[in-house]
Amino acid sequence: MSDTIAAIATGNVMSAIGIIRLSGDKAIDIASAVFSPSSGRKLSDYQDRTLVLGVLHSSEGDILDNCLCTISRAPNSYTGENTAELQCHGSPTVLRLALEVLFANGARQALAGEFTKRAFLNGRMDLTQAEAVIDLIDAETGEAAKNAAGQLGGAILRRTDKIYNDLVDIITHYHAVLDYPDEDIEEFEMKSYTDTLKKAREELQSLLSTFERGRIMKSGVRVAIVGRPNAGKSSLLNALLGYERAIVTAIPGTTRDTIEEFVTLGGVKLRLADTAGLRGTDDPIEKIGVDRAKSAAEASELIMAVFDGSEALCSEDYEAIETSKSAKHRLAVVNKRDLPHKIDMSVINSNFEVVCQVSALDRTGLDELGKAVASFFPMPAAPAGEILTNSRHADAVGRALISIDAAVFAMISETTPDIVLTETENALNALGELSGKTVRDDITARIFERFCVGK
Ligand SMILES: Nc1nc2c(ncn2[C@@H]2O[C@H](COP(=O)(O)OP(=O)(O)OP(=O)(O)O)[C@@H](O)[C@H]2O)c(=O)[nH]1
Ligand SMILES: [Mg+2]
Repeated sequence: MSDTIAAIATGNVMSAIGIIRLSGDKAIDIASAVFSPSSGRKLSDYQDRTLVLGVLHSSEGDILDNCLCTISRAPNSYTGENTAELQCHGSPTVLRLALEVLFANGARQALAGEFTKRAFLNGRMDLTQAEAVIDLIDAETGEAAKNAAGQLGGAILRRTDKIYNDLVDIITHYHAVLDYPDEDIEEFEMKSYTDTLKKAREELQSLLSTFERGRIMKSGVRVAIVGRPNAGKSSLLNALLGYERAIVTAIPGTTRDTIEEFVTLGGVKLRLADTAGLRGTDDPIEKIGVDRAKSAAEASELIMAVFDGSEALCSEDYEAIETSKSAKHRLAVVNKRDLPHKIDMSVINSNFEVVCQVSALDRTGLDELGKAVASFFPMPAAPAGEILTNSRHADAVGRALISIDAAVFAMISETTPDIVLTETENALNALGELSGKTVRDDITARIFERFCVGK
């Protein structure tokens, strides 16, 4: 028995269509009580997933909307339960009234992620698929959306399921060995088990190696824009964002504090920090700003050092060159290409492997800048969905790897079988956490709390 939950699945904004979902034992009964098909037939007479035209009415019989309704019976639905979906007109008021009438007929408000949690608990999807639902909704780049869609289709499970089953075989065998200590493990069996574990290790290592890029897909690359005052750092941030986020003036030292914004450039999600212009100053506020600029630079994986192409290089530009050396990736952005050039490009070219000429004012050269950024963060040659983006998954795969290593070592060095068994079981549990087979309830609860209501 499951109680029946209801929620608005679309946003709380005026739109053409707004959807309300219902799931639980009484979902179809409750929908039937509030929705009357125009055909005069009963809603429950319709086949699953048929769109039925009709009216939604209040308990007093007032018409709330002319809308569509569709039902799916357990277990063939998203949640695995009886479900109904009302496609109303997208007025927040209509949707609120519709929800109230559903509550009056026995449904209750769904909690955040409760539909997907039920889908997981009813075996309709594993935990990686459920998590992919949030990733898909949150995806900010095309690559992130494609990967999340692949994970929703069970890509991670397909990669790890075979390993999981192999580990189960080994564990079963070692249990037998421990129960009947007189039976030796045949040498060929031993060889086949070590081979299986070594293959599992390779497979998991290749999966884990995708996480560096996957993490970027989800959280973005930390990027600092540094340079001398007036080089056009804030103008560049604004140009990349497409709106005037930071104050821009012709007065050097305009930006004092660091300003962080997410932006997608060259298909890569960036956590971009505009910083105070680097220069020696007696102004105590600006001094703090310059210190913050240096800290932002140190914390960044990529530094964009901005130069004013219409001016000759000065000592502050050399400071920017030095500051940029702390980053793993760095590129020079020679700005103001709309003005006559005075900068000595040989200095820039000899200090930076990647140089882009742009005009933040005219917003030109930004595509080339995007291509340069993309070249620093190539996508792994893995099919969509097989890039790990979630630190929970990476952590579980990492622990499985450590345990498999220990199990292989124990096998090769012919230590007691119970060590092989324990380590293989640890690896199995870690992999089980991925799919949710062995994950703790409080962790599952936390995962679903991150969802929006209605999903
Ligand atoms: N012609 C031209 N002017 C630009 C360009 N980019 C910025 N500027 C001008 O340069 C001046 C300084 O721009 P900002 O973006 O404030 O420079 P900044 O590097 O953030 O300066 P601070 O915050 O003082 O460190 C402003 O007058 C901008 O309009 C450009 O591409 N071409
Ligand atoms: Mg600025």
